[in-house]
Amino acid sequence: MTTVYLSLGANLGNRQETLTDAIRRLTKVGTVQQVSSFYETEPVEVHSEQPWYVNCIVRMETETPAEELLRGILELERAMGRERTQSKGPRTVDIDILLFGDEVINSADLTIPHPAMQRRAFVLAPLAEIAPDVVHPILHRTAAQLLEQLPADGGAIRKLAAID
Ligand code: PH2
Ligand code: MG
Ligand code: MG
Repeated sequence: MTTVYLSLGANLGNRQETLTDAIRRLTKVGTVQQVSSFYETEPVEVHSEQPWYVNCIVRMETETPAEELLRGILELERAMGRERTQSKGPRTVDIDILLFGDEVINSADLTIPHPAMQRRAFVLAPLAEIAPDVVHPILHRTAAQLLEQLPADGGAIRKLAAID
């Protein structure tokens, strides 16, 4: 059994409803254990003007190997209407594997830990909220430490009130 951290994001349509739907669908690929608050976040590293995102982090347990988990996630994104027209373009839903246990993976279609996670406030704030002590297996820093060290250009974020 492996503990996995996923980053979910949406910046088209009803963003919160989309993330809630994605979290429900994720129960098909693993056991969802914890979900962070939702954050409204400034787009970072993008090449065009685009709407702010809603982002959150999910902790999941799974027996599925990483490559197979990735295939399940891509299929879920497609089923939810994600269209890939431009790299880092606006999207209905994006689900990225941040950490897969303490594995380091560099294959043709999968890089784990996610190579940009340490630069992104929209990842580190919700990750540190639910897993402050989880350790980055290459940088050997906890999520809380990475958040503290985050450069000032990590992007503006604001926590959204809980919805029920
Ligand atoms: N995803 C990206 C690029 N930039 N910015 C924010 N705020 N949230 C995202 O989910 C995001 C982004 C590429 O996947
Ligand atoms: Mg992404
Ligand atoms: Mg992605």
